[in-house]
Parts: sequence; C-alpha cells; structure tokens
Amino acid sequence: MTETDGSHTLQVCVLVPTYNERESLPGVLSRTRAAVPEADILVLDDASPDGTGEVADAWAAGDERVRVLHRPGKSGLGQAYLAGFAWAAERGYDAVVQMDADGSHLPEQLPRLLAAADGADVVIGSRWVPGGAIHHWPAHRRLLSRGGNVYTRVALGLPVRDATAGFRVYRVPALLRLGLADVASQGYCFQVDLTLRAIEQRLRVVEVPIDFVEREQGRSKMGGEIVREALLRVSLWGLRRRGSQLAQRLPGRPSRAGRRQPELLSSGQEPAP
Ligand SMILES: Nc1nc2c(ncn2[C@@H]2O[C@H](COP(=O)(O)OP(=O)(O)O)[C@@H](O)[C@H]2O)c(=O)[nH]1
Ligand SMILES: [Mg+2]
Repeated sequence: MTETDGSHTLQVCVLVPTYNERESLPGVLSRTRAAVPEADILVLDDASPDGTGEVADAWAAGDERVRVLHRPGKSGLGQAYLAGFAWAAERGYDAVVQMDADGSHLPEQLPRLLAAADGADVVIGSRWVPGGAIHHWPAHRRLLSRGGNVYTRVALGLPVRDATAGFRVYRVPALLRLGLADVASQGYCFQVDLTLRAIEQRLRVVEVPIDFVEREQGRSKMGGEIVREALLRVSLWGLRRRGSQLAQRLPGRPSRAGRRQPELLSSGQEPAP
C-alpha cells in the first residue's frame, strides 16, 4: 500500500483468517477496502464447510487486491497466520496486518494502527490500554480476557497490556527475526507467543487502543481447549523465563550481555553489545 496522505508509506497485506465466516466476511472485506483502499487483502481459509472459501473467491474475482489462500483443512489460527506471513514475505510486503473475519476488529481503525507502525515493528490493537474498549461481551468473556492478560503479564514479565490481542500490524523484516519455523501455538497462545518473541528480540512494540466489538454473525471457534493450551504454554514459558533469570543471578555465573529487564524491552533501543 502506498499512501499519499503522509500517514505512512508501507506496502501492506491484510491477513484475514476464516473458518465458517460466510456471513461476516463480505462486510469485513468491503469495509477494509474502504478504510485502506491501497492495501491488499489475503483471506486464509481452512476449507470452511460453510463455503466461506467460495465467497472469498467470488470477491477475489472482482477485486485484484483481494486474494485467497485455500488450505486443506482446519489446522488452527496460528498455522493459518504462519502461512499468510510466508506468503506476504515472499511477495515483498513491508507490513502485514492480522485481522479477524467476524467484524470484531474494526477495519475503520486500521489507519490508526498503520500510522503507529511508522515508528514501531509491532503494533498491537489493545483492548486493555486507556481508550481501548470491548463492546457487547458478556462478563465471563471480559473476565477471561482480563484475567488471561494479567496472568500473562505477571507470568512472563511482559510490558504489554493485551498480549492475547489479535488485531495487529507487524513489519515483515522484524517478523522474520522471530524464528517462526518452530512456532506451534494455536489460538490466543499464538498471539502471546509472538509477543514474547518480539519482546525477547527487542523489537519496538507499541499498543494502540481499539474498540473490540463482539461478532453479530456466526460462532466463535475458540473453546476450552484453546484456553487450556494458552494457560499451559504461558505457565511453561513463565517458568523458563524465571529460571533463566535466576540462573543468571547465581554466584559465579556471569550475567549474559544483552539480557535486560522486561520493562525496558519494548523501548526500541538497540540490543546491548
Ligand atoms: N483459517 C482459520 N481461521 C480460523 C481458525 N480458527 C479461527 N479462525 C478465524 O480466526 C478469527 C478469530 O476466531 P473467533 O472464533 O472469532 O475467535 P474469538 O473472537 O476469540 O471468539 C476468525 O476470523 C475465525 O474465522 C482456523 O482453524 N483456521
Ligand atoms: Mg471473534
């Protein structure tokens, strides 16, 4: 995407993962085209039984900026995004956007996220920073998101308020430094995994407030299994991080150069020599 309004000049590909989103997808595509007309869109469909892939193909036939990657079957949000990242990197995009297909992420707020990407490697559209909001979520989902983020922040020592957020921008060269080949996480955990990797690589991570709106059509694909995966993996990563921090403080062990306190890690400073 080459914007001429001065806000940013990035070639952008918006990645939209879909599984059974045939009612929601057309609205999201048309709103995205209106909000960021110069961006390309890649729909990542996992052979949705409801025919979402065909709906996407019909759109792509009438709009050369919309493309569809058909994947053979449901293999989770994380794997779909990894395929999308590889697709965009091969084609030389400067930045990729992660955006849900169910309308929860407002395409109208994309320009705000992209503007922030001018000075950052990772932009997280955050529900849990001042100005961020969640609309039409029942109390139990709010609690799950809030509790999950507080736990993640404490367990991992991350300087991020909404590590599970799925509305993001990544600069592609920065993304390629995250060692994506061994990412195995799936649902919310995928977002936490990449946040942790970004912080550990000392990428410039910023959070921008967004309005998250509960879907009006279709059903959520995230269930108890996805929550359990996140809890288990985050706990293991937390133990690993705490363990390695402790090991560095033991007498006789020189502290490893380049390791800094988590609070400083998203400042965008260059790693210590
Ligand atoms: N390609 C693909 N997309 C998925 C998969 N699971 C979920 N999605 C998409 O990921 C986005 C977020 O999922 P959703 O069910 O809305 O999660 P929730 O917002 O946390 O309830 C939606 O666009 C889904 O269609 C999957 O296995 N494969
Ligand atoms: Mg959703």
